[in-house]
Amino acid sequence: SPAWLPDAALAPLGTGLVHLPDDGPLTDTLRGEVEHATAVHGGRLTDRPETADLLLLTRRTAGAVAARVEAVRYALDADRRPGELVTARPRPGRWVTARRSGVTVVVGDDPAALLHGAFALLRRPLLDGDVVGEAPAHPVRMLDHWDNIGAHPVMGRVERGYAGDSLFFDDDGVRADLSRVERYARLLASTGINAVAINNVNVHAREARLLTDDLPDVARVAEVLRRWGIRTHLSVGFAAPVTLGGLPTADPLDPDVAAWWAATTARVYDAVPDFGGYLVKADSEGQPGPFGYGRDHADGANVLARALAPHGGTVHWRAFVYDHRQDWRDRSTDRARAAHDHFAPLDGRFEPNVVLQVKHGPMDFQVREPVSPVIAAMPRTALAVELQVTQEYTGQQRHVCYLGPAWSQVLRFAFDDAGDSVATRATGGLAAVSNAGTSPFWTGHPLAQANLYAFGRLACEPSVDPDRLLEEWVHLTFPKAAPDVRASVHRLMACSWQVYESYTAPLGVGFMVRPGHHYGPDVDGYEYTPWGTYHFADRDGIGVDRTMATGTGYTGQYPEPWRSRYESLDACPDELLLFFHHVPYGHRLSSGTTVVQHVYDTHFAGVEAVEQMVGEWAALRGRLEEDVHAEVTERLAEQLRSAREWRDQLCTYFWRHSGIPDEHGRRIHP
Ligand code: GCW
Repeated sequence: SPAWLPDAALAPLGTGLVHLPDDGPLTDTLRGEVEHATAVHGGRLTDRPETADLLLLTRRTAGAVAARVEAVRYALDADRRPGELVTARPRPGRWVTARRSGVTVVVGDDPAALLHGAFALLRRPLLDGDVVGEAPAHPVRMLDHWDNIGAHPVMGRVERGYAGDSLFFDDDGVRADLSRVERYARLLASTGINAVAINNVNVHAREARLLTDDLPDVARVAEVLRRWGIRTHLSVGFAAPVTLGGLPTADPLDPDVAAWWAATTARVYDAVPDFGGYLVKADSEGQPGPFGYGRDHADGANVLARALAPHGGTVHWRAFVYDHRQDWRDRSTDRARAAHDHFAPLDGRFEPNVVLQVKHGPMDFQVREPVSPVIAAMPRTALAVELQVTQEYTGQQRHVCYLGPAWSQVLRFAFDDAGDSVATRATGGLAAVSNAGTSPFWTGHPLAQANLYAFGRLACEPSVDPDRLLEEWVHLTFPKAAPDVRASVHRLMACSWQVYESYTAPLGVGFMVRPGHHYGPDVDGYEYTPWGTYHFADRDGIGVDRTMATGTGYTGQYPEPWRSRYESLDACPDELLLFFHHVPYGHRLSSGTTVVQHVYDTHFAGVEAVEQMVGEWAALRGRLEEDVHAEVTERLAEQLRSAREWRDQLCTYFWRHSGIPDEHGRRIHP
């Protein structure tokens, strides 16, 4: 499926004259796009900038053209009114788009930026009048694939993959035929993605060798991604000096270990000169790490950083470190605290090319979590915020769940009244776990493509309204559909995250899913396990007391005003109540209803909302591509089955535990 990106995407404007004076490999990619589009839609390339409707320039070429074309001067600042100013200082990866008196200009500060910026033209039906814009907000917009080479016995080829097989690997290693990777790279470039880690952060023996034996094959992938302005990254295991290098230790302070990383990294750059760097999951869920050698995570990250620095590479070091062998009887340990406890004291100790990659919430990509306090705690460390495009805990691409609003809420969240948002704190960029695969629709569920699209767009422009991104996506994906059909798709998706939340996890209580695969309800599935994921329901109440006064003290990891807001039962937002507090079932929410009644009401309403979605989608039959319609119909049927299962299990559980009947007397199974 072409997804949101038609074959001849960069259709020219006006009379179709396009001026594209640069040269080089990335400009060749862009020229290919333009030539293809002009062949299909009419128009052609021109050498004469003053006649062009569309000028695609880099800083290098824009200067010369500016004297002759007013729209270019406008893009470069000269003619702009105050308040419309774009930073004049060039910044790698930055692009400016402008439209002036019918002439459209894209100026990239480098060729990759020009390529990514040119795709803004895709959205031109939505940009009318004289406009100017600058992007991206984040220097690195990264996707992390959890792809394996040999299929893992439990997780399969792609860990948490819900979209077919790996795009990159088969049983032997990197696929021989990378034509699908090329189409994927084009798709990603159109949203501004510029970095991809191709293998799983859980690095097994076979994938570990990507770093050494398989380098020629990694180079083949990098060559494809490079054409689209995307750098290739690898996940590496911290014990690689032992497992691959045969050294007796991987102690980060051991000189032989440092030398091994330096030499190994130099060989990577011989094969892949623009290699992006390493992604590391250390001391987490069984992966090796510096703790094994009595060192801390700054020591661990820095040894890799020093190996990468001479080549311009980065270590993305994950802050997802916690004890997954916890004793559930021990009420003092709190998994939510772990990342802050481990990393906040290390602020200022990381090499400049370390990016600490922090999951957006303190737990693990639940449908609703507070923002991780680590993001506020490390002003002297480059931070990347990690989101999950892969719908592990949000319906596994069998349920419609448009996550744009959830992510936007995270990115706009301000830790203090000075208004410093998560997006501005993410100086190291944004990353997302995303496991698009060989599925005919790339993402399994055709409507899940919207999440992939929205992530790239938000990484470029974090303040864009997620509803507007949805509109863009619907518009681009269903260009031939009638306006009422598009409106219908939009309506169905716009609130799908809230709908998903309503029939699954209430009030910020996470993890009521089946253990292992994480699909479907199992309220107590994780309650007596070592994973640190509890809700502590008994006959009297439910929720985790994370207060400083009587609980685990997690609220104390937030700066004011959030510390006090979360600490207080009255001020804590309803949607996170059970994340922060243990309350009786009869506790009244600020919405006026009780906790238990809220569970009943939202679960019944959630199922009704899905029933409506099913009806709304059925009415589109014959008015959208047949294959998309059929695929979504099938998945919606599963969503409805699953939503009813969630409703019945959750309502019954809360009824049995609380003994409090539904005020509306609806049928709850005893
Ligand atoms: O969400 C959890 C997943 C694991 C994953 C881990 C992580 C790659 O269930 O499958 O491992 O997070 O983020 O490292």
